Amino acid sequence: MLIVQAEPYAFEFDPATAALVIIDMQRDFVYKGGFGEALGNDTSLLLKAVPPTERVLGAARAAGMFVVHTREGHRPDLADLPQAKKRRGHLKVGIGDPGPMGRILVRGEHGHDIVDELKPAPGEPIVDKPGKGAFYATDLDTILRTRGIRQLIVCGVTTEVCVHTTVREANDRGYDCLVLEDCVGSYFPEFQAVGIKMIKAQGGIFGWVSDSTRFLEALAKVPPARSARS
Ligand code: C5J
Repeated sequence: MLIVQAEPYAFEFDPATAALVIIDMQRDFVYKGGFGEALGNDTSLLLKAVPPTERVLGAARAAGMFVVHTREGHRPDLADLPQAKKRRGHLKVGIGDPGPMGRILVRGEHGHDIVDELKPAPGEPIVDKPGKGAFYATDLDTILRTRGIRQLIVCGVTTEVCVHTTVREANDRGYDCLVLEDCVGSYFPEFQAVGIKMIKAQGGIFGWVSDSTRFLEALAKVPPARSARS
């Protein structure tokens, strides 16, 4: 077992039964010139989570950990896009419409795909999700259980929306979640702060919070030759 210093207390995990889950690090949310920016958001607040996540991803791969990526988006025919979601916000340019990086949040479009820095490697499942939570209307739970995964190390965007929803869903399904604070991001600094606080409140009501530095320190204890898969 490895131990990560975390709040509200240390998080113990076995890299063989823990997965790194990277939520919605998509161009349209994270890069300048995408949907997120078109909505008036400062994307640099999300982009700053990418370098630490890249370091965590590299270390997780080196330790042989299971890695899963998610993307929020819809079928090109929008048959899985609830009208309520489409209508919300009265946006001039919303989901399914042509946007700066292709049709917004539509699978197969440039903006829908994962940022270059965190490109999934062959064999790492990509879970396409129509909702905010990564368990809703997806096969994520089956993928994790098939692999014997019990604990999730969570990175991604946005903290108070898809990260929170996924962590809450995971918690209800019996997974332990460790959220790495510098590897998650919000367009709203106050939501980032309170979103992180909420996870670890009340003895860890939804999970644990740490950061990339402390996680990498723990993972460095895995002997280089050892792979969680071997
Ligand atoms: C949002 C997400 N914020 N991935 N999506 O709409 O958090």
